Amino acid sequence: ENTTVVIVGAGVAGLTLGTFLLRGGVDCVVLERRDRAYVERRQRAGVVDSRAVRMFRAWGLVDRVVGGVPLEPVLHFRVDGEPRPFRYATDGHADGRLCPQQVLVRNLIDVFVSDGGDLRFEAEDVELADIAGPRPRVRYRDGAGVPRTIGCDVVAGCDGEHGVSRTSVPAGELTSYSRDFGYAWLSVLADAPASRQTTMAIHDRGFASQFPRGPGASRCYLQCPLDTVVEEWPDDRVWGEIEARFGEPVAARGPITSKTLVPLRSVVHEPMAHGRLFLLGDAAHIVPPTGGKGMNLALHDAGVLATAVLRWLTERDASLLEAYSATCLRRVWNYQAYATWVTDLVHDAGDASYRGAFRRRLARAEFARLFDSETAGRLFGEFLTGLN
Ligand code: RFL
Repeated sequence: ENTTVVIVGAGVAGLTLGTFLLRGGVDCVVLERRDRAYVERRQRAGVVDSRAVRMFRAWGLVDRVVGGVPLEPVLHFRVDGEPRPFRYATDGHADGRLCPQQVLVRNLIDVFVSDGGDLRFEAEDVELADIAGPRPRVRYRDGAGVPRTIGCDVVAGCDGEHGVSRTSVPAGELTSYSRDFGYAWLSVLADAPASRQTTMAIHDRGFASQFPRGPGASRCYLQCPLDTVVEEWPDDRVWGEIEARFGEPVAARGPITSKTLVPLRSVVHEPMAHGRLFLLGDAAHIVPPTGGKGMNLALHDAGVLATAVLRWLTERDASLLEAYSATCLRRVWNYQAYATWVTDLVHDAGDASYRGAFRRRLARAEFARLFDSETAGRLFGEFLTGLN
């Protein structure tokens, strides 16, 4: 069996790339390890930034793909329990959407499949071969356990942090850069509405936040030590701690349906390509969730690769494909810097046990600067919209 592009992984990166390639008339096959119901239910990010919305618009897909509601250009900070809302400049580009990741994924699957895309769920034991040469092969076992092989020109590794694509690159060809922040977030999903689009607490007890995930549900994060365990956090303690850090009651306490620990860290693997294999999204980079940019960087990679593949196939011009890694890494590192800054800002400015009083005072000064300097506020707005 042959195709032009094999896409490994049907997350936001893989599905967006597949949908764009299909629009451009490029044959592709998407291989996903999980079943459709699992992929469509996986809850993670909540914001599609302005840049990504405009990208979908440019591909003629915004109405079919991006759901949710418009994002208000304001972050509702609470500092030591007092409201400090930060309204940011969007320079007329307030296109961001409060769109849960699973809504985006569901819409992308619908569009890809109804436009005739080849999406194969429950593809097991995916293996990449000959990625350094002109004709890679991808082997897997289909849903019935039958071994299959697909020959292709390009492999897109969109299989997330723990996928097979990156680990198929020979040892020594990639360099990994990483940083651990030294604390975790307890991440909970609750059947309880949020009182506003964002609430982010900067507090001596540590960072806390709450964001809506659809009409009746919300995601909350609580900064906690790396060695905490979920069993130490019964529902009452979670809600009590959120309210203590917010300095106000939540809109409603509801059943908590999921609790996980997310250690905050940054990772970049360079380069984001090896031969005919290209790495996208979490397969290539992880940002701490504070900046809300993980999904948006994955979407950016997909747009860059789709454009590069189309240019190569239609004009026999490989220059964009050769520049893929460098183009994406420029943005990835800019957003790693942003995510590090905003993570330090909201954690060091609160939790007194972390990094000491000097860093804490610096963070308070940086926070005040957002309100006092139009220039500083504007830069923050550029990152929030993704338009720099
Ligand atoms: P995904 O979405 O993980 O998709 C990878 C897909 O590959 C499949 N797969 C395989 N398929 C075939 N063979 C294999 N061997 C395979 N191994 C894996 C998987 O089943 C899956 O379907 O990666 P992608 O597309 O790169 O997208 C990245 C984003 O999902 C990720 O960056 C964000 O979710 C990060 N993130 C957030 N990003 C934001 O922009 N804003 C947020 O508010 C935000 N909150 C979050 C987050 C991530 C979180 N987690 C995962 C810790 C909150 C949380 C809790």
